[in-house]
Amino acid sequence: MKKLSLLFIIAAISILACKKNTTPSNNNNNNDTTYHGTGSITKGPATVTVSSLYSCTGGRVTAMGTVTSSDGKVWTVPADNNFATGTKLPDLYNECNGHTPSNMSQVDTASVPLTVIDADGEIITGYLYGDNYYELYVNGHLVGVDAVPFTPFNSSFVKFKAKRPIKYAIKLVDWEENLGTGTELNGGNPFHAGDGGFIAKFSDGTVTNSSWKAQTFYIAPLTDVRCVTETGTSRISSSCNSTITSLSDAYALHWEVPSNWFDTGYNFTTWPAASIFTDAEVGPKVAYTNFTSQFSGAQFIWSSNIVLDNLVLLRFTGN
Ligand SMILES: [Ca+2]
Ligand SMILES: [Ca+2]
Ligand SMILES: [Ca+2]
Repeated sequence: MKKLSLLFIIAAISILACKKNTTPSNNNNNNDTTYHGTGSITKGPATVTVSSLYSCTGGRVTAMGTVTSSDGKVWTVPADNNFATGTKLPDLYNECNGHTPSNMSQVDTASVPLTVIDADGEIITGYLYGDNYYELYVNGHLVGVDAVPFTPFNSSFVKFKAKRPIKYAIKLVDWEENLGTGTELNGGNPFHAGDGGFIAKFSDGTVTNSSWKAQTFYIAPLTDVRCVTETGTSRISSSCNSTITSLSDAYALHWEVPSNWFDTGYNFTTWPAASIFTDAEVGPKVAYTNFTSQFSGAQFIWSSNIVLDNLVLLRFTGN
């Protein structure tokens, strides 16, 4: 009798465990073909609105476009940005205009202009490198934009006057060739998903690391948008398949960027923590590797998916 009860209990536990294991890890059950997430869905390529935002010998065509989601919203891809009108961040390394120092001793930092954010602040300097595009806001003001939106890979040296604690807000874009689909020609694959990565170090003691917050607003390419799950504010695409065989079959998810996301008072505390990536994962080019000691202590960051998340906003408050 005792043995039978024990067997019964074991059987019951096994059935419960099985049930738990078959619960889908996404927001849909196995027979549900509907997307239940908070993103807006687009399918296929965007309409080109800017055929050449910037050009440089050897660089990729840098275009922009718009695409309409199934809920009727119009999205700018790869992202809304201030490249056309924003002050270009000073070059640390930029082969498009011949700034190609092999190390820091060849960089004239004294001639770099000072951007005054707070007249009664202190002078802060910083180094930035990103794949592919970044915009830097400090204490609610746009300091400047990446001088090269797509390729070749460049880096910036910035000098600004601002009051502590410095409130950093950085827009990151993994630019794309096939607008609206998050893809580019890479390694012979015309629909390669591409990847991102960003690193920065500032003289107020701030370095990029997992203490930063990172939220994604554009995920592509997707073969099935239901692979993206949401936990709290996290938009997780780690179980998604990025292999597409035609642009018309490429799906994307979009979320609206809050208009005040870079303001000093914007509450970003509920955003997910930034994810850390190794140099080997990011594969930084000479615009970074010539200056590794200037970036020492900083880590490459992005949202949780460095391949599929193409528009990522960062926030961090320094000391
Ligand atoms: Ca760039
Ligand atoms: Ca990408
Ligand atoms: Ca990229």
